[in-house]
Amino acid sequence: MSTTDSRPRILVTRAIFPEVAQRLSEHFDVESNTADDDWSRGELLHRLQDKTGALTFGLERIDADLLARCPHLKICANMTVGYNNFDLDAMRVAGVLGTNAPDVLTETTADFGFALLMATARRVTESEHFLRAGKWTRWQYEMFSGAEVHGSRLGIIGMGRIGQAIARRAAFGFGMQVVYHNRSRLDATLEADCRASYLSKEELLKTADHVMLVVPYSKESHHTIAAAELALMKSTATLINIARGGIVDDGALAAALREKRIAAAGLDVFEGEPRVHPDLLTVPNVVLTPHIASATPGTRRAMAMLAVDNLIGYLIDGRAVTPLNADGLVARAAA
Ligand code: 8YV
Repeated sequence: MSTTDSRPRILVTRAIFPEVAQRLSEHFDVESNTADDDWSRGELLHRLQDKTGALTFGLERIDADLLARCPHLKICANMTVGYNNFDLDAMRVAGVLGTNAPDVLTETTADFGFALLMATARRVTESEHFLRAGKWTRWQYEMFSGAEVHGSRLGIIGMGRIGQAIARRAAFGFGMQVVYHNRSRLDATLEADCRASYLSKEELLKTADHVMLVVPYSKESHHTIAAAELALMKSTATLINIARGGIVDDGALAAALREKRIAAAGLDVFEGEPRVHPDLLTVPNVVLTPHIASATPGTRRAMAMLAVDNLIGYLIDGRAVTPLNADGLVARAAA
């Protein structure tokens, strides 16, 4: 018998840093999607059915059907903080642990939220396209004038770790007045630390100059911003979504942008991505980026390493680092 026969088998569903793959292979028998192909659901199921664990990327739907067909599976470790690809109830019932990768991406993602806010409010990409198209022939006093960022009011919807990091940048770096809405209100110390005050969603939308979405995706947060909410916003306001596709009704947003019912939007995430609502591609007052808020090498490596820590922690040492559904979980028996 080979020495590796008893090692847990891990599937890595996308390409990943070589050093991350190397570390995994020191502990596990690893099958990797090194070609970074877009596996169909059938292909994922086929490759996962004999695996003990998976390093996932927030894209693979882990539900009751998949769990039933992968009887050896004990853990799915997302290298993302978001975990709306997990049906945690089904995973609990099946005795399969889900883990995510929080904290390590907080500051990088908050930086990007701010980059998107600045680019959107100050019309950076729109004016660059104008210049590249050779349309800049003379200076004009109103050319590409945008919205003020410093000193304005920022409304943050979703005040978790990333929301708080954005609030600190806004309050301390840009002298902004920060208001927020969240399922539960922060305690007074944390509010003071972020210099942020709590508002109802409606009051926030009516009064903010810039609205930033950092809320996790769930059935409840689906279309947090749709036509009715857009109608509450100031006509001069900007909307930034770095949370998840589906938090915004992209079709309704495109219409609001086209009719200048709000001034501009910055979107890093899209409903049904990597497809982008075609109407968004034809309006000029929107900045579009391909889900890159956490994309720096250091941060993405740290996210992947945390997923590996979770796989090693759970399958070798018996305890994951950042479990999502460990409470009361009756782990699957060895198959
Ligand atoms: C990921 C993210 O890079 O961590 C998350 O939840 O949204 C990003 O940082 C992205 O989800 C990869 O698919």
